[in-house]
Amino acid sequence: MPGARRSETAMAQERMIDRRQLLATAAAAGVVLPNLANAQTAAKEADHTIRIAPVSHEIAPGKVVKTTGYNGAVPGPTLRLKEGAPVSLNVVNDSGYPNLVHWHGLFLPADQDGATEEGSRIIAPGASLTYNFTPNPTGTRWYHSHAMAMTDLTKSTYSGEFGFLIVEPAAGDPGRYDQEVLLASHTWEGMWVSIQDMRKGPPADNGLEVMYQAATLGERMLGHGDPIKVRQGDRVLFRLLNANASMPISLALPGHRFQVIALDGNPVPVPTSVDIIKLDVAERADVIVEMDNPGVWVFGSTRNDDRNMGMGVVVEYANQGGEARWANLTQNEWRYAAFARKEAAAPPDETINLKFEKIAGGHGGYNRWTINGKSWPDTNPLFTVEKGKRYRLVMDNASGDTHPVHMHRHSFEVTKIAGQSMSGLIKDTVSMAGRSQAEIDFVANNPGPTFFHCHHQDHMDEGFAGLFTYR
Ligand SMILES: [Cu+2]
Repeated sequence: MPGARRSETAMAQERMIDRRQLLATAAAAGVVLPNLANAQTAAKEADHTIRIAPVSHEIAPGKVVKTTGYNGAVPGPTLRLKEGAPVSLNVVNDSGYPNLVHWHGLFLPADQDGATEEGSRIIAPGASLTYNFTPNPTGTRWYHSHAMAMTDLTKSTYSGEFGFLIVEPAAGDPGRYDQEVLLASHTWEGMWVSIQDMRKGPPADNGLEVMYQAATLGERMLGHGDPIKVRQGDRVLFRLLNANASMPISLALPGHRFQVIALDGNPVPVPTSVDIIKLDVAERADVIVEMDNPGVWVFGSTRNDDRNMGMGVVVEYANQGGEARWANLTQNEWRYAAFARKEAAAPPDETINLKFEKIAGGHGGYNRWTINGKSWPDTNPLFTVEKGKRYRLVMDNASGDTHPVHMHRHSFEVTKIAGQSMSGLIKDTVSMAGRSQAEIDFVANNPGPTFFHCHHQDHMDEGFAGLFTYR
């Protein structure tokens, strides 16, 4: 990777605690700290150690978010794992609450996936656990807490507990780009508000929602981090992740276009250029940007409110200076179909209908969510599958809310959105607009209990989840 700028990867790797570092620290200190013996034992076996612990994350000068994170940084260290090469990751839970780590988008055994619902172990406060698995498939994945947060906006995906996990091809990455930049979005300082108090004339179907007061794209708020330095003519690969607990994002880099080459880490069948990227919670996009418009630019949210609360980062060309420029773009609709083949997918072996509904909490109350009329854990079993068969989930979002619907341990093909058939688009999270229908197909090829849920933290915690099993 050419360029003088140190990559985020290099910096992230420096932050990682590995075995050598632990031993060196112990030797340098000349003492054995009470918990170091344990850490050494675990580190001897593990390729990586992730310590979940409180962190004071300064997102702007003097603006410190007290949260929990991985290895003292937000985002946590970027894990670069090799496709097909077994890896062990020791997770030390000093977060102060029962916790575990989910490896999002990987095809893992149920007990290593990091969801208690599938039988993965919870890690008690002060305890540690080593995950062992073989990374697959290649692409932009991520890792995050899969604890319940319920009404506590300091826990799980509301916190700084997230990081990129890149599965690199066994054959090596062809990497036809000059620079790689990883950007995860997160929102901070959430508080519960009654929508009825925010708007005049109470909408009947709402309860409490989380509103945020600060946001980041990368490590710091817009204008308070290091700019991304580029040179004219560079091809930059941005790996973008929406690591928010509950908020979709919409991003633009005025004066430039994004060539979308992968969604949720999987190469798209029809790479297409767009002005605006929309990512629901947990979604990723790999995009190539040709740096052909010298200046200093804001790469940020297309929503003024989100950009004003910090969601953005400055892109600075070499030998350019001055204020970063923003320009409002007219929105071209973000459609999954733009990246998929137009032909309909082959018919499935079986079809399963799932209807998502809201039980409104009303003023001051928390909403509840149902799948086919039931809330977790009464949703179980959601359905059962037979290994090798291809299933189609016909999903009806009968609520006015948007839902990022996520399937663990498998990926799926998006085969119909809002009445339009398509094929070839492989994802692990699909965003369903309010009052819309979507169909996704998957092959039951990874036996074991499999968690299926909305990735909106509050929706999941309040019932929008189910488990399917292999018969
Ligand atoms: Cu949802």
